[in-house]
Amino acid sequence: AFYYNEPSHTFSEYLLVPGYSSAQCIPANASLRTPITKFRKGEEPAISMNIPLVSAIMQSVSDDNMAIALAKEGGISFIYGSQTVEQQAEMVTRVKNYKAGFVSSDSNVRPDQTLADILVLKSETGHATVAVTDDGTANGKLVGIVTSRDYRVSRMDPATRISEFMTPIENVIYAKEGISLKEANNVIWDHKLNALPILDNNQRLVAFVFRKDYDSHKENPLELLDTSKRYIVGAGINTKDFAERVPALVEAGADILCIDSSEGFSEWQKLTIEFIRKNYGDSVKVGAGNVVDREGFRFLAEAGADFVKIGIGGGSICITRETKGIGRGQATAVIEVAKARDEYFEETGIYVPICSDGGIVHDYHITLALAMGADFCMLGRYFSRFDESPTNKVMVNGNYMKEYWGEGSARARNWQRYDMGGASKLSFEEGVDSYVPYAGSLHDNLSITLSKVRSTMCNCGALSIPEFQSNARLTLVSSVSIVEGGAHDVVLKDNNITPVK
Ligand code: MZP
Repeated sequence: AFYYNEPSHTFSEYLLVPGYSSAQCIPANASLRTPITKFRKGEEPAISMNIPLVSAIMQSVSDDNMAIALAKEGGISFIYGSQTVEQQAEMVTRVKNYKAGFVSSDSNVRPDQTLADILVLKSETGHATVAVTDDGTANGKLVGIVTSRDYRVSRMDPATRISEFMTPIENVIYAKEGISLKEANNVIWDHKLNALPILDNNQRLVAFVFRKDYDSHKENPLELLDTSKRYIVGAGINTKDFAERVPALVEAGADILCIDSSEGFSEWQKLTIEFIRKNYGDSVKVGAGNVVDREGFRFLAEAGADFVKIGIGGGSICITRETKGIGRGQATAVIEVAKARDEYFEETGIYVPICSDGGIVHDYHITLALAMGADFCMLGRYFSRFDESPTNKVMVNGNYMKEYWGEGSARARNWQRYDMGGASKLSFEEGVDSYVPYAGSLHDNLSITLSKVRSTMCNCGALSIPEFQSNARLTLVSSVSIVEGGAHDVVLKDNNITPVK
């Protein structure tokens, strides 16, 4: 047998050592944009995300409702595959058909006006631009600009021009300091779309948002409306029924697929990717995994995976390590695979993004995973706690909880995820059925999590994920200094105690 000399470590055993932060290094300037599909040196990935988070391929996490909520925030859900092909494809279709009914306009756009009316109206009044925010209010994030037909973007950036016309002014400040227009567009547009229809609450067309470089003379955006696709959505597949599942998901409009397996260093994954490449070339994007070492990464990268997922046995609901005795500390696995990814990039000029899957307990674990080289993280427990997850909210011992169960539990019975060939049922359980504390809305929680990530990046002097990955300095911590990291040697206040006068 081969013995590793070092023990494998998990996130809680590491800390980041802060570095120099310049005056420009403030959270509002920090970008969390990250690639999800492989790309060649000097080229752009086909799909990127504005935040480095995806939701787990699990019954108790990622349905169409979660996918819409997360896509609004700039992340991607992978709709679970442990359901019939038809049910999963329907969920994908619902996400793609979802129409965001928001518009924020500085003028008198009426719901009954047509696109042509709006463009002419804008042109006549000389108001060349209208800001569109993600929630339709002045405090929402700027997600696009509606331009008049004769508006020449080349003359003036609409985000600048809008400051002259828009009230209240918050939209513009947000656009300038928070996200660029280009980044914002990617939140809600997939790479195939050129114009985004904006509907009112009655689902009537009130405007289109164009890409900055969009030439409305060349194509009529109205024609794009039967074909228009918006929120980016992913879907899980397995290595058993891919010949039926993949075509149905592609037909439904899934933007990216991921082979969902507890252990992905296998010929089954190669065969699945081969099927996709043979039938769809590179047009269908597919991630693979899970692996925990250099060899596993290289195998999947060479097989043609668009991204590679890391993690065995670290998931909160996972008992694989106890049941089968396989796995590796998540931090060690991410560090080794990140090194393999960089080595592969050096050799081939192809950057294959990697995803740290499972085991995120504290928000700072996400930051550590990114610092260690992960391009994005997949989370199950985290998202399962929110209103948007598909499971029941229940009261347990006086506290609100949400149900959360593993794909390898008897409840999910996702045998395809665990099968090593031969069986067509779950032979033994590798996951549990559990509760997690209910945490409220995805939006509220995510904004806190992401502001922590941005803030730590700034402590380490980094304004982007690639910069963070190359500059971060990490230290292993002793068990004694872990104790020092929490509140210690004080008696925590209990709010129910009344002070003695
Ligand atoms: P976590 O975010 O809850 O810690 O982990 C979620 C991850 O655990 C999933 O993305 C998946 O890789 C893994 N998972 C899902 N079901 C099981 C199981 O039943 C499991 N064992 O390990």
